[in-house]
Amino acid sequence: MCSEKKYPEMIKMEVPRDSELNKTMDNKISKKILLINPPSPSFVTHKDKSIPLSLLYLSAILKKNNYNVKIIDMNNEIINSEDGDFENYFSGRFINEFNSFNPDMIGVTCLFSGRFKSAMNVINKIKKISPSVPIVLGGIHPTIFPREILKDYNVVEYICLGEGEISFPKLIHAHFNNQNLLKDINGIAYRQEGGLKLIKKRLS
Ligand code: B12
Repeated sequence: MCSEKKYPEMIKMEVPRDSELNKTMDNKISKKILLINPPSPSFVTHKDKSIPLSLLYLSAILKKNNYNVKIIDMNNEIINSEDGDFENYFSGRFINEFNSFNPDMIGVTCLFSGRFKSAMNVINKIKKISPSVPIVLGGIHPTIFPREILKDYNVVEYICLGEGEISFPKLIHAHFNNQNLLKDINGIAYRQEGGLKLIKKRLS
């Protein structure tokens, strides 16, 4: 168990602010960020439900930065990503929750490669109901294949490379306030106007 006494630096962790970002960060308007854990495919056992740690960590740091956050953990909600249960869930409960939260940006996690197809299925469906909402994809698989994903899936606007606690709040801020700041954020990949596209890597 992590105690404040034992790990004071973790409990008090703040997002370090770059001087350029710092100028505008305090003026931000609170945005609504929906975080999604996509369902596992049927070849993965569903008996061992697991907590989406990535989204919990990201949620904590986003809330600390005054963002309004909602997590939808599809993996623990439904049976699997390929059958009618998913279709029913998506067109019913998911759409209701989505519409009532009305997110400004969506973060999707992809813990392992076997969940990538399912993540893209969810993202494609979301883009059909809300084409302009920006999608950020993170996790092990997108960290390994950022170029390929940005090239092949234009429904994904941003990829988080490695850990997202520092880069994600900066990315959100830059996206909504000043996209020139994107190039100064380590650990993200996105498309630049007019061409290809990887941007910066920070894998620590
Ligand atoms: C713990 C763990 C598990 C746990 C569950 C973890 C959980 N709570 O969800 C258990 C034991 C259940 C598990 C099972 C499996 N695992 Co596992 N697991 C891990 C391990 C050791 C750590 C993952 C973790 O929780 N990290 C902590 C969280 C906080 O980090 P994170 O998820 O990476 O998220 C951070 C960043 O990636 C990023 N990020 C992630 N998502 C997003 C989204 C956005 C929007 C943004 C901005 C950023 C972002 O920010 C987060 C915070 O810094 C990793 C190895 C590793 N060192 O990463 C393997 C690993 C992820 N597992 C792996 C595999 C293959 C599996 C299984 C498929 C194994 C199997 N055959 O059954 C299953 C599938 C689970 C399922 N049922 O869906 C592989 C994936 C490789 C791949 N390319 O596919 C890994 C990398 C191990 C390996 N080296 O092979 N696993």
